[in-house]
Amino acid sequence: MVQERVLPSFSTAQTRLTHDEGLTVYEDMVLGRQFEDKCAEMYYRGKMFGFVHLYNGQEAVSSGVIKAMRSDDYVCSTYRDHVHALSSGVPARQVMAELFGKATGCSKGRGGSMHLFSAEHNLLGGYAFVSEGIPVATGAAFQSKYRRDALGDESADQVTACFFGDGASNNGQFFECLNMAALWKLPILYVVENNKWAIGMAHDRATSQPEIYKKASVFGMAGVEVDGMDVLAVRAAAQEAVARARAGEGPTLIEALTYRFRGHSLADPDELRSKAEKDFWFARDPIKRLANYLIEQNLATQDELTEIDKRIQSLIEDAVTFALDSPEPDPSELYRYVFAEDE
Ligand SMILES: Cc1ncc(C[n+]2csc(CCOP(=O)(O)OP(=O)(O)O)c2C)c(N)n1
Ligand SMILES: [Mg+2]
Repeated sequence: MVQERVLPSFSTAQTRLTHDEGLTVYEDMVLGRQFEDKCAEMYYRGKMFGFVHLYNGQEAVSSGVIKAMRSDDYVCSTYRDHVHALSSGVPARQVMAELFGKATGCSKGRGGSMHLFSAEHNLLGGYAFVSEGIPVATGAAFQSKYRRDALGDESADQVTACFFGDGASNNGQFFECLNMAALWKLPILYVVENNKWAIGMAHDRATSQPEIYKKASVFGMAGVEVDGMDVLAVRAAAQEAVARARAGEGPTLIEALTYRFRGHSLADPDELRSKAEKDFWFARDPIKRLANYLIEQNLATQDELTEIDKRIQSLIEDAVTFALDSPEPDPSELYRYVFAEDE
């Protein structure tokens, strides 16, 4: 018998989606899923190296939050960063090329899977150290606030979304940053993707208070728990948190209850999690659930969804071809990009 902490029902959330919004969110989730499946294939074919952490199963969190933000808002990720980058608008070509270590990658082939970065898309980076992005994101939120309040720059109303895992929420940087963010009312969303596991450490064995969103209350911060397999519920929570942040009313801690459908990384045989647990979560596949919802609500037809699936498939094939055909970084440029260059 699997004891799962899930919210009572698949919320068809309070937010009504338009046809276009529904398809945008659906397309983003399908892009994330298909991109990751292609990564697994390319990794096992020896096209990419090092650790590769896939996001399958968690798509509702990335799409629900990032698609509720503006394109000039900031996003900060972890080593599980491919889909956050895609939702932020980094082209699939650039992400795939980065994973292949090519010069055309979004980090110029210097970063690889865990260090995706794009100044153009305000993607503050993927970070290999657990919790490493939390202070970076907090700093980004501080600069928006400082430019607006101290320097009088009215255009500095950007919000930052900081994604990290349940494991990261036991790290000191989480507590230090939540304290500062609440104290200074920073425009930030701390989004914990609680997928129940930190590699092979079960969340409930690693923390004294498994309900992470409750940790916000001691800082006087808003904390919400949301079904992370329900993109509409995530989107509704994100919209509220973004509005709060943009209005100068401070940060929100969003705990999204989710699950990764694959092992921790592609090097993980994934033998610790029980079949019953996996089956329980596979049945809540966020993409199938959104597809059913869109059709039931007459927001989309099956043909429209199939057309999107096919379009994304060719987009990913194109990304692979682009990555394969791209040049390696030139060895003479080994030290380039260590320091920022003038544009
Ligand atoms: C500071 C630090 N300690 C340990 C590790 C090794 N490590 C890599 S991923 C990971 C688990 C993190 O789990 P979680 O934050 O829940 O994120 P998830 O992988 O589930 O997305 C650990 C311990 C690390 N990368 N950085
Ligand atoms: Mg985790």
